[in-house]
Amino acid sequence: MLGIARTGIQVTLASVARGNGLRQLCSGGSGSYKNILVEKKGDKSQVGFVRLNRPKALNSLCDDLLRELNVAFREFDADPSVKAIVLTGSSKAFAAGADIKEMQPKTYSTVFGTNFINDWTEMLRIRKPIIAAVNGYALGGGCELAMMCDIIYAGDSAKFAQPEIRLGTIPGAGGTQRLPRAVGKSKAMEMCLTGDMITAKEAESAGLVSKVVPADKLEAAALDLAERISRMSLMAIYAAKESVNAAYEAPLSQGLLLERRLFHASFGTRDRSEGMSAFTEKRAAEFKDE
Ligand code: CO8
Repeated sequence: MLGIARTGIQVTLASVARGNGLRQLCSGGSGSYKNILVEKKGDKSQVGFVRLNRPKALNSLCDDLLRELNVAFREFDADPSVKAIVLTGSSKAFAAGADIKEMQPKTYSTVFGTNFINDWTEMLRIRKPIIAAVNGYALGGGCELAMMCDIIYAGDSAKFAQPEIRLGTIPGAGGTQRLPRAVGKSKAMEMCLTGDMITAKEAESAGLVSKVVPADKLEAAALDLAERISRMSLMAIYAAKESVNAAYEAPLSQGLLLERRLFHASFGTRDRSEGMSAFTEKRAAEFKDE
């Protein structure tokens, strides 16, 4: 295992070639990722593409996988050529939850003492948009992981659930908080109290998912979305993500003020000037992320 997530060892993207060739990144020279596959995709290689890759355990989220995921996200966030990230799994499972076998022997003092799963919040500091492309199961921590992303696209066979109650516990990575904000209290309560799965279509009509596509078209659809976002100015992408996220954290008055100030600040960017000039001159804007 990498064992580098919080050791401060520099991780390099040098091993990622331009183009669509799949690479398993070497991290800190200590070896490849074991639980994820990472590459750059899209015409201009502007999309960071991460695939959860623990097929034998249906992509259940063990500690090592989460450490690797945090490293990969941080690398893409720091890479100026990448402007959006897609996170996906396999056709059978986006992620079937936290690794139950790894959790089973833990005690209260272990999980409290080590602040178990606190590492999950690291991905909330990623400034570039993360699109979850969900095929198959997104259960427990898998559903929570998808909800920590910025946009969720689902294949038509995807299934979402918070089944922790069937294990005698409750969601621990945001399920009881983000799910009600996405689907409303009644449906979230029903899901958390029964562990029942909902289909992709139900998830879309409840507001958890923004688009459902045929399962075999999911990755292309998520990639297309990421590429369309990547054509925008990175300055505006950062501002839009930060402002929309404030809607979940701040009172309306503060969220509106942040939005106004970020809007004002965009007038200090070269790309805002270019975008409006391009409109008036009836040509395509050429953003430089400045
Ligand atoms: N953890 C560990 N192993 C798993 C998990 C899991 N969550 N899910 C599946 N696997 C393993 C199975 O044990 C099996 O392994 P093996 O072949 O060695 O027996 C393999 O994956 C294939 O699974 P199944 O044979 O069960 O496949 P099926 O197609 O029959 O069933 C299901 C698929 C319905 C997805 C079923 O595997 C299942 O119910 N899985 C558990 C789902 C679940 O309860 N998830 C919630 C886990 S708790 C949680 O996420 C808490 C989050 C708290 C914060 C996050 C902390 C990191």
